[in-house]
Amino acid sequence: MSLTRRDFLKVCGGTAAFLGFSKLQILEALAQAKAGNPPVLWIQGAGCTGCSVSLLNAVDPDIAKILLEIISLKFHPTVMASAGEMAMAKLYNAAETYDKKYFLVVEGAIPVAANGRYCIVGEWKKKDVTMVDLTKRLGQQAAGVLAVGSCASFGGIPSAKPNPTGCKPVQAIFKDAKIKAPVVNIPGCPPHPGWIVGTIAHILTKGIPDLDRFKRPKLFFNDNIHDNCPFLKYYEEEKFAKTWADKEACRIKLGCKGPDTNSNCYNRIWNNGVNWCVDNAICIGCVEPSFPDGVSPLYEQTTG
Ligand code: FSX
Ligand code: SF4
Ligand code: SF4
Repeated sequence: MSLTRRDFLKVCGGTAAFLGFSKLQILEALAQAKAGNPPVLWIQGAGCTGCSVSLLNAVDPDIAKILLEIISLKFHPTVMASAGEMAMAKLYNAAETYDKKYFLVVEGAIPVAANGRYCIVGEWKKKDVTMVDLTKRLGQQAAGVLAVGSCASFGGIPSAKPNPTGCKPVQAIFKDAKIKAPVVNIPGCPPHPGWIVGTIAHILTKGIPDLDRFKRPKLFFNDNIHDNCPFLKYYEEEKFAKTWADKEACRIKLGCKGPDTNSNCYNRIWNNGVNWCVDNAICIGCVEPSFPDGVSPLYEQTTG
């Protein structure tokens, strides 16, 4: 295993204590992964692929180490080379081989209108495979399910009104189909790569992390953005930005949803530690179940 602890912390964008991990536990995660990487099947429904891009693009130093050494990615519709029935055969074989042992990652919401035909994700024995059928089939055999992104977690943008395709989140599909596999939601549109990798590392070392009432890991979604925002002093002084160029002012009158949003973006920081939404724009509340209908209009004051 060549991923150092320093690399891992860069990936996670924080300190070990901040993540709730000791050095020993991180090394333990890596050692466990080396001994037998947990197989991961990643499927995608109605979304923009931003969740995959966030994970693949923003991780430094080496996403290949995460995907090939920490987890064993058996299927991913965006990055894998195989296609068509060959790809579907690999997917179904992996599910049988690792029955009740693999983790299923679901990215994107799941359209159920018109018998799911708005989202055909493959073909098997000359028949279309819908996202809703694939989610149910693979969900039943999974050891656990990570709903990655706000679309998979809560419905997100694809389920915004009037939702003509009948998009639903993973939890709703499982409830309807009485599927019992545990679900962890990692929302964000897209989610921070550190939230995804940090959750996987926690599952490897200590099992499923403590979750809040929306099934989000408390490690990353426990703190209110507004209460911890570096711009809070301006809010308290009632210095409010009127334009994007007003840098020394609170952004609430431009539409910032920080008071209604819980995540650690304010100190995790995005883009490998370069900046975060509120530095240059606003928080649009992308990790909350109410996103996007409940936080619209995005660029008008709706809170505070
Ligand atoms: Fe959703 Fe993923 Fe937003 Fe996009 O596909 S969480 S639309 S960033 O990327 O599901
Ligand atoms: Fe920061 Fe937004 Fe709260 Fe203002 S409203 S202090 S910009 S989180
Ligand atoms: Fe989402 Fe707000 Fe975090 Fe930006 S700051 S990623 S909008 S929760």
